[in-house]
Amino acid sequence: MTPGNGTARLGWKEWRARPGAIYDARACDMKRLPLLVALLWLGCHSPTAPSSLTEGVIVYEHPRFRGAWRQFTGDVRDLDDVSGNACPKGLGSSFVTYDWDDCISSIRVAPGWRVTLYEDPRYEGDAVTLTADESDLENVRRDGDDWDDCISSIRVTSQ
Ligand SMILES: [Ca+2]
Ligand SMILES: [Ca+2]
Repeated sequence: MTPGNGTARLGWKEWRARPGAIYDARACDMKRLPLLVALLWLGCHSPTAPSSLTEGVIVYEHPRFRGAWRQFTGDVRDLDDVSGNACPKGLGSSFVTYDWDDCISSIRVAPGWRVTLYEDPRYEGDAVTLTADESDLENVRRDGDDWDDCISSIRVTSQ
């Protein structure tokens, strides 16, 4: 017999010796139910962003500030180097990676801050500067296209 089994049996005996123990345990679980529901809700709607942004920008994987998000308070030369639980690359192959390149679909900008978005790494290619939130980068046009899932580097500065 392993020590583990002995411990389990002892626990069961204790519960049998105190009939109220099981009830107490359930009551305790019920008290925690609202907390569990809240955590589940957060899990389904996560990740959630800070309610108010005071510094830098927050970029989101999806439009309307949804999906994975990440805050930046400085320049990012190549979003390919920023890993995170967003935008899988190489789906269907045996090697899937996650990074923020060609991924951002909405962005929050803190008051008094500005962000310049670049089509290519190293601040190259088309560029556009935002000083306010943009809930859907499809609405920000560039030469016959838009900025959704296109950004590869950003400059973030306090104005
Ligand atoms: Ca996206
Ligand atoms: Ca790009």
